[in-house]
Amino acid sequence: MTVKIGVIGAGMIGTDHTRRIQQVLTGAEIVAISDYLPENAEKVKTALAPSAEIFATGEDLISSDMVDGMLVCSTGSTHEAYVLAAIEAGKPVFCEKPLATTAEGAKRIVDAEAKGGKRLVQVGFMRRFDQGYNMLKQVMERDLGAPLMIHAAHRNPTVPEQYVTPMAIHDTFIHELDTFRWLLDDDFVSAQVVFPRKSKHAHARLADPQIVLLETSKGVRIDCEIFVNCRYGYDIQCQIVGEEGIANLPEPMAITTRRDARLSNDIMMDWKGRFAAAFDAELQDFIDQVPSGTVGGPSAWDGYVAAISSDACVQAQETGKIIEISLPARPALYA
Ligand code: ISE
Repeated sequence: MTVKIGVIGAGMIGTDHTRRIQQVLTGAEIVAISDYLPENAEKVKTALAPSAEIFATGEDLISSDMVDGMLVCSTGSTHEAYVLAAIEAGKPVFCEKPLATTAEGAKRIVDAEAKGGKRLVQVGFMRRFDQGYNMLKQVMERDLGAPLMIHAAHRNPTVPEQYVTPMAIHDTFIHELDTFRWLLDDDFVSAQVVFPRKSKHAHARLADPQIVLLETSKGVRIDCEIFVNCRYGYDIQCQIVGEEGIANLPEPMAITTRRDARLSNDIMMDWKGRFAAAFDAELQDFIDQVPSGTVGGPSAWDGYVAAISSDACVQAQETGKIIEISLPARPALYA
């Protein structure tokens, strides 16, 4: 069976996911596209999915019989309505982060899905599908004893002018929040943000770098640097310190060159390349599950917890205080 997928949002990530489904992955095809700018949808259709139908709205696409499942890749503020419509239609939906722009919005999705009693929502936290992170988790669970601390860093070479201080949390650190929870199988109880001296490369409305300090319910302490104008590359670091030893996230594969009295290798500049295989794997996982009528992977609950935790981090940025994080009871569907 070829799974018929619709894409809502034909921007950068929607285009990239369309390419994946049309050219890299197996078992699915893009049959429908919608974008609030019809010319974007036309462009993607022409370049990647000539037989796809263009829909005027995401809602029309979701309710069409042509579509077995969909990818929500539109701007973040529209995610909640599309995901709720997909749940209402009883169709599996892959939603790029954020699941919703507010914790209340993410809760509405959790409530709707839990009411229906089956998992229909997969959130695009692709790092759970990254080979390096999976190796790190395996080694941690096998060799490190109890994890005690994590030292991590999330560095982007540059960000555009419209990227402002809270986006370091909502847009960037949200991946780390989900990754730490998944690695440790633990939730956060508090967050604090401290600001080192500001880089001269940071825009006026952006404090950069930042350090987020988290504490988990089992007492693990996490420090993570977010530095989005680091210039030299896209660099994700994660070191877990356990009772019996230490393990590091592997560096992405790169050729080492010896030349002109230098030993060197390239550093990637772009997150799309750094996590390309993880993006492939998460979408293949979604496609493979659509025929069963339910999905796995990062859940709406994970998206909701990420939203609660990132709101706490933004409050910590704003107040300079340690902010407590408490979670509501987890519905049985996400046990
Ligand atoms: C971007 O939206 C991502 O999702 C990337 O993974 C992250 O590194 C980047 O900072 C975000 O802007």
